[in-house]
Amino acid sequence: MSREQRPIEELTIWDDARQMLEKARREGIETVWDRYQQQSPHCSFCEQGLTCKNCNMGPCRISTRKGGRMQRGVCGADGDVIVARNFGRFVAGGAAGHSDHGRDLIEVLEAIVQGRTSAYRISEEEKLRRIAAELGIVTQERSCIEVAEELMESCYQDFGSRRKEVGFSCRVPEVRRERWRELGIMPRGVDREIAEMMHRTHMGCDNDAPNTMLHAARTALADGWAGSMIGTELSDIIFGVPTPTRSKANLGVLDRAQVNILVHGHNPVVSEMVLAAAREPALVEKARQAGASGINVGGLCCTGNELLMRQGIPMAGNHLMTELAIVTGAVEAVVVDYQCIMPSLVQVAGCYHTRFITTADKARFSGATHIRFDHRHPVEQARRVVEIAIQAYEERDQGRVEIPSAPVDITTGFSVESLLAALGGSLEPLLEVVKAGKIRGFCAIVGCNNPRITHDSANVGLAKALLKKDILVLATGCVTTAAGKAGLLMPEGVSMAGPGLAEVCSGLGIPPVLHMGSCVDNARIIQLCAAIADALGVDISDLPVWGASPEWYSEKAVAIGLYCVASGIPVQLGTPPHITGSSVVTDLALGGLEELVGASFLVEPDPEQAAEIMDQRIQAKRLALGLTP
Ligand code: XCC
Ligand code: SF4
Repeated sequence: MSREQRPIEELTIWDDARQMLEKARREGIETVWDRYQQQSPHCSFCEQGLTCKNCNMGPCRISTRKGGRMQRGVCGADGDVIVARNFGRFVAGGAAGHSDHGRDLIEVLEAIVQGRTSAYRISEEEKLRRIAAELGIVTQERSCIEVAEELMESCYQDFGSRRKEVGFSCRVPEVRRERWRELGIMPRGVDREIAEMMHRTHMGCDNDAPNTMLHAARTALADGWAGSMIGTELSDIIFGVPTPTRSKANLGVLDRAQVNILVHGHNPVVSEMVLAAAREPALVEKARQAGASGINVGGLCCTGNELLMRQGIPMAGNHLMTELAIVTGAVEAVVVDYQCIMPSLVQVAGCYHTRFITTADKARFSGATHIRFDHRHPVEQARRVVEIAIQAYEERDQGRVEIPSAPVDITTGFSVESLLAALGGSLEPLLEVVKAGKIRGFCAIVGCNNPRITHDSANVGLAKALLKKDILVLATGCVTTAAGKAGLLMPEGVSMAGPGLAEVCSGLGIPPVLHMGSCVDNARIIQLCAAIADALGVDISDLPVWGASPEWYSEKAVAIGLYCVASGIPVQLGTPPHITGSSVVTDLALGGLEELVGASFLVEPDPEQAAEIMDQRIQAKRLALGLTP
């Protein structure tokens, strides 16, 4: 079936993307938007969550009503049960992604402790000791390695079945912990909750939709307060705590004169090594001999965020820019670890001289060059990657190179630690401006792009609408590049903020949107919320805060959304998950959770409309705290 291609202006708001989409069309290269169109309209049963393939009596697909009666699957499962089971597995997939990433960091720490690596080391001993002490580990009169060993053991235990409560639940206000215990959703162990979700959703187990939803919340909490949080904290200990830094964003960060290497995926364990190799004088010299002026490492998606936060590398783009980055014809190598890497990148790279290099055995791509990274030889492996890129440069067809637009400036590096430092060491100044109504509330805008929505229109639209209402925005994941390209990650961005927020940000010299990292780094945001709630002596659900994911696509984004909601932070989504086939599940997500955990989801695609609703909620919460609305 052939369909008219949609006008490029409808696909994305950015000039760099539009220019590359035109080039892709000229050169006959298929993109995610083309395939989205081929797949539309989507199966309506699947869209509503009403298909089940969980056993071989099926697959079943059911209409909620047939002749007035609810249709059932072969086993007898009704629509509510099927939707809840599908949603539960969706959340488990997301929690597994973040948490397995976290586990990879524990394994690096283990290699350090056991002396099996010289490439990785503990670069933040202060943070190591602080985190260990928080988890109840004795740190006095013990060596750094002894403390690290016990921290590693403690983190591994958070993945197992022996604990009643994961370690970092100590950061959660006691009232909320009590609520989790009462509801039976206190996360016990990451792998345990994920495995239990798979068990519950096997035919003939959990056939009560609300009960399955509660376990979905528990699984998500295990992600937020264990898997992701471990990922973030150990990454800081090994690679450094981010501090405010300047960098650049958009496809203009690619350099016609240099060997361009893009790191893509999520885990800094690989990308940090690639960056280090690219900075080695011997390899830079090799690049020069090949005719380039140097080696340029740029970031895509979340591993880009990790390196941007800690090393200040420039960001070439977010999720929907990954194919288009290759279409510039200026990329020698795309080096990936795992998650959010479109399989199509292998084909797009194949249309150019671009080498597509995979590094993780758990994320191999047919047709890619595989260089397996391990803890013992990552430096050598990273050098091989860079050498391959240099060779590719010699094959680059300069006639096909088109690098759009000049890059824009951005600021990054707002970890909880650097935020506190900027505030003079305590949360007090922040609480003061919140109480005074200069900052009326906070919203973390997180997550992805999705070809259902004009690329970055909602990410940027929502940020701008909230800033006008004096709501400070925190950004992670693929929202980062969107906010950066819109000029919101620079102090000058305050011209787009309301008067109170503009005054505070100008005083501190910070942008109105603060970049807090990758998607696992949403753990920084829930930690900050918990600390603010503790400082005010209230529950997290009492705070004038929101989460939002206007253009989400991934299982991980839903896991994040659900752990925020279960932690008491309401969350806006631009599109609903596949749950609309069940009124029980939908009503719970959009309202019923409120009674249980003090927060729920809002599905509102229009950014202005969403900001309005979010603002009303913030007003109500401020009033309840005895503040001006
Ligand atoms: Fe993936 Fe993390 Fe979403 Fe971007 S924001 S599309 S999940 S890379 Ni994490
Ligand atoms: Fe059908 Fe039930 Fe099997 Fe699902 S578990 S495929 S609803 S018979």
